[in-house]
Amino acid sequence: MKQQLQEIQKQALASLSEIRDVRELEALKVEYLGKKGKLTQILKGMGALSAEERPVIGQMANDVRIALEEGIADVRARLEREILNNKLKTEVIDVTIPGRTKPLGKKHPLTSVLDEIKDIFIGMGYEIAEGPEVELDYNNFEALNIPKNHPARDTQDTFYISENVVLRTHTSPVQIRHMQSHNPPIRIICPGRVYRSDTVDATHSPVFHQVEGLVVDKGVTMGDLVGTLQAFAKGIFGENTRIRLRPHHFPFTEPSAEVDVSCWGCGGSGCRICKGEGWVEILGAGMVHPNVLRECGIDPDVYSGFAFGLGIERITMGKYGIDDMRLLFENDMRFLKQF
Ligand code: 2NM
Repeated sequence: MKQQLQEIQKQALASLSEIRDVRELEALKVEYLGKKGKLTQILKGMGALSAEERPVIGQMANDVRIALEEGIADVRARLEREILNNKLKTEVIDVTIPGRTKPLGKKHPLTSVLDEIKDIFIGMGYEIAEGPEVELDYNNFEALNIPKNHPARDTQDTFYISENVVLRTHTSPVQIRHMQSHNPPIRIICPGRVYRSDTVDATHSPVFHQVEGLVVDKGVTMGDLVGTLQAFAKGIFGENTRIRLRPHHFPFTEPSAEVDVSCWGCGGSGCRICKGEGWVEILGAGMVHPNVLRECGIDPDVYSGFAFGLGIERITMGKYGIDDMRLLFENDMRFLKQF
């Protein structure tokens, strides 16, 4: 039995030195120390020994078990070290490799200009109001003092959805809704998409973008309108920009004016941008017609207001020297990347 034990220890330690991985190690542990393992089998045979031999062999078997367990623990530690070293070798991270840059998106030029316009008016205390693009004929025309037979309602210009429903041709209906649901003082700008039945060319699109402004309070005058538009023009086109008003007619304002800014290309002396005029038209404006105020439940004998409207495409094209409106809608990356 003594010999058997020595033989088991010798075998086990020899096998241990050839263990390659944890799986082999576990198998070896079972082979010797498991329930049906070689050492366990020996111990089971101890019942047949004499009383003198039993403690001697028991002590020896125990020593062998401890030797095997220690050997297994050593090999396990060696394998774990090997696994860790291998990981450290293969999973190296080179922190000096430059990052992969993703192309950065940027604002569409129409969005940039709209954001600039919003900032200027927010800075003057205005709020932003929005409303539906599909509108009642009443909000788009009737309430704006544009009667049934007015040329502006021509089906050639307006997309009719039904007799009483249109695609809004301007953002004024947002201002009608606002006046009908709010009491003065009112200071709002209304940006948004508008629709006119135009054929696409370099200066026309059936869908374009407007910003309209509206101020209603006691004692609002044409002087306030001029000062506001002056501040706006300087904000968008630069501190040296001047404006001029030419008399005009709109059904919803009285008096009405078209507003020019001094040319941002030549400063007023005449160039290609202004076609030699020195001035470029960018806005329509006027004092809100008493009929419009009354229709919105505001007493024109107590309150007055001014309003203005501008096309964002036109201003964007002017600011960036874009000569064809279609470029603003085609989303060609070669074009958009320039801004
Ligand atoms: C323009 C020109 C002049 C305008 C008027 C109104 C309202 F609702 F207050 F009556 N909103 N916008 C207006 C006035 C718009 O666009 C060229």
